[in-house]
Amino acid sequence: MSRPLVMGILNVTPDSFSDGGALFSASSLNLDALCRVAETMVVAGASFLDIGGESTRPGALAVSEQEEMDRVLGAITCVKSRFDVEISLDSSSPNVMLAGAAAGVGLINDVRALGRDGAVEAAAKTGLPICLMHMQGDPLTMQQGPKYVDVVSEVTEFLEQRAAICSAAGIPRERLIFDPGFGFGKSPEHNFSLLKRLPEVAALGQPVLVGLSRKSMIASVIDRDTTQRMPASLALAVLAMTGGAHILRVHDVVETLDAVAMMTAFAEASL
Ligand code: 9MG
Repeated sequence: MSRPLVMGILNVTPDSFSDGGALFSASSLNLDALCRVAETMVVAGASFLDIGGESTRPGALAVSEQEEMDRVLGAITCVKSRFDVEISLDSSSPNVMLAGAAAGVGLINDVRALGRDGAVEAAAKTGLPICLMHMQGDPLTMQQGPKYVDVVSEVTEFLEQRAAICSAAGIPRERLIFDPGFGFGKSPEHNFSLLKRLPEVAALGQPVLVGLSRKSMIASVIDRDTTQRMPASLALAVLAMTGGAHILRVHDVVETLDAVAMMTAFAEASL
């Protein structure tokens, strides 16, 4: 994967942090709106669409498994019936993972790195690639004074520990993607340090996924609300590519793919 792949974000939650409720009307999922956004991403060249039904923004409350299941299965079925694109399922719930796999998703993206009871076993059963993400704490409290001695070594050690647990459960390393979890129990300094030292995460040898799009580390530098963070998100995407990221999880697929094209042309130019 020398050219980074782009993963478009499709939050099917009424309360996500940056596009909160954009795909909801009268508190139910608007499948036409979902398909319009999905189509723009697919036509632009997104390699995956990441569908999630539980908000993981700081302070988010958990939803019931049934609620999450209803949200994501409707969206997966709808997107799969209309577009030829790989679907990534953003979920930490074992039963949602199993149902998503039966509905045809190609990747599981778990911000809790299969930490919920039964998640490792469920993920093993699906036979799918899994993205393991690092998070300190849980979404409700994770931004209340996160602390590390050395954020990068703590993140890399955690990812290796989770990979060992996966391996013991029959999930081979070849199926694992690592994600340092920007914004998940990290201060702006922790996030910038992780970005600067991303090559150390890439050196673990797994494909690296990063989610920097519209994150609050941007607002720690420039005063922009979430809808105004696209240019800064592109700058962070370029820095992540330079640091060895393989998959960019983003809201702005068209613009990110333009940045990827420029980086690729630069990398391939002769001296
Ligand atoms: C669901 N979700 C929100 N932010 C994310 C990030 O940075 N990485 C991954 N893997 N998933 C995320």
